[in-house]
Amino acid sequence: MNATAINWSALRKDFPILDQQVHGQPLVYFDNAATSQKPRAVLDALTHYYERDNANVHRGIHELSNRATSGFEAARVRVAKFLNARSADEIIFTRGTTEGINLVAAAWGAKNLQAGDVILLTELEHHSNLVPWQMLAQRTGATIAYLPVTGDEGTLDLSRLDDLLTPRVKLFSMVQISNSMGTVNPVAELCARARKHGIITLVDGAQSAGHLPVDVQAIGCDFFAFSGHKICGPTGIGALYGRQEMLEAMPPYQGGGEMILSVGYQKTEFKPAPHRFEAGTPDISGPIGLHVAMDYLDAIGRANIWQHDQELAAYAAEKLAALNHVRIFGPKQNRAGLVSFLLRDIHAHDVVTLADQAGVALRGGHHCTQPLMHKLGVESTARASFYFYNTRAEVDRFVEVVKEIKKFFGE
Ligand code: 7TS
Repeated sequence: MNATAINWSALRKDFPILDQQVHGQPLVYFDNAATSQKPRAVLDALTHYYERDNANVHRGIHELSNRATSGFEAARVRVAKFLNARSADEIIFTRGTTEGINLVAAAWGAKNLQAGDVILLTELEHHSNLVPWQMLAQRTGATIAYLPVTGDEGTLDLSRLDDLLTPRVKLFSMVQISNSMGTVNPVAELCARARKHGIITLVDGAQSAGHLPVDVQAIGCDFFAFSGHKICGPTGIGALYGRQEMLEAMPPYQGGGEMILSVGYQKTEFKPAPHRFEAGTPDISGPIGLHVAMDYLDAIGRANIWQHDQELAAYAAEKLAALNHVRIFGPKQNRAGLVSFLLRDIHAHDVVTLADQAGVALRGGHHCTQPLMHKLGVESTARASFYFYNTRAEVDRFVEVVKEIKKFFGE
């Protein structure tokens, strides 16, 4: 199946939530970068789990516990396939991207970072790929350096990278797709250049994992984090990929049940990875729902989804650019499936509030990229973010609504 052969509108029927009116208008859901909607198959899997299979994992030897455990572990195998990891042992279940990054900062960082070391980030990062490193830097005396962005286009200035890859840099953490600009970073190249200097790499895949094919071996990263809720899965579940040698050398993240081989009053022996990093009763329905979400996406094909989302974003950017006094952020070429924009001096929150009255769900704010907003000299932007169930007709409706908002403010 290729993208042109897919009946994208028909897929909308799999998403009950899309079929509703908001403020008397058909819902246009353009806040997919914040969270995606869930297909019926995922909702059914969650209900089935709680109606038929619910039990704790890894500890019972009764039928329900066996079912729950096998569903939970099958999901781990599925995540490994989704990312093309070498083994399911390289997959740790987390609450999402944020927890994945915090896990690396806490477990890898505590053992491997010291005063004088440098953590390299990019200026595009989401707060969840900034704050954990700032906290780690404060604890260890390390410092943080940034690969700069060039301006409103939100592309990285790669000419600066060689100078920044100094012997003091121990880790380079980078976003694959910027949630506020729609920039697609060349993560395989960035990781290869870092690896030449022995630098550990982490890729924030929150906006990429469900939108384009991801192959962690081809990217060549040491860690890759993503969230289930942005890829049609439930909230509260995500995964962290860690290269096996990395995970085996890392101390635990949290302590508790499930992650131990044996415990004495003074000393504990930990399980190998990935279980060493999963203390306590995990989210069990989450991986089971996520498994179905990954099957759903790969039945469509992430290459097809990528083509669809890019076409929609290019179409939206082009239509917005044709209006007067619209400032559009993000790259002109190879834009991911979102458009950030500002209408003259109208506050983004006003744009989003008025769009909501017309049934169009946007997001306005700093998108958890406050330092980037400051660098671009703005406080916030309005953002429309797309997924495969969105249509050109919805983009047309959105642009009409933007025109009405401009008129409302006297343009
Ligand atoms: N990294 C990026 C690039 C993100 O876009 C987000 C969430 C995260 C990390 C954090 O993911 P979480 O699931 O752990 O919260 N981005 C957004 C957004 O753009 N609007 O709301 C959340």
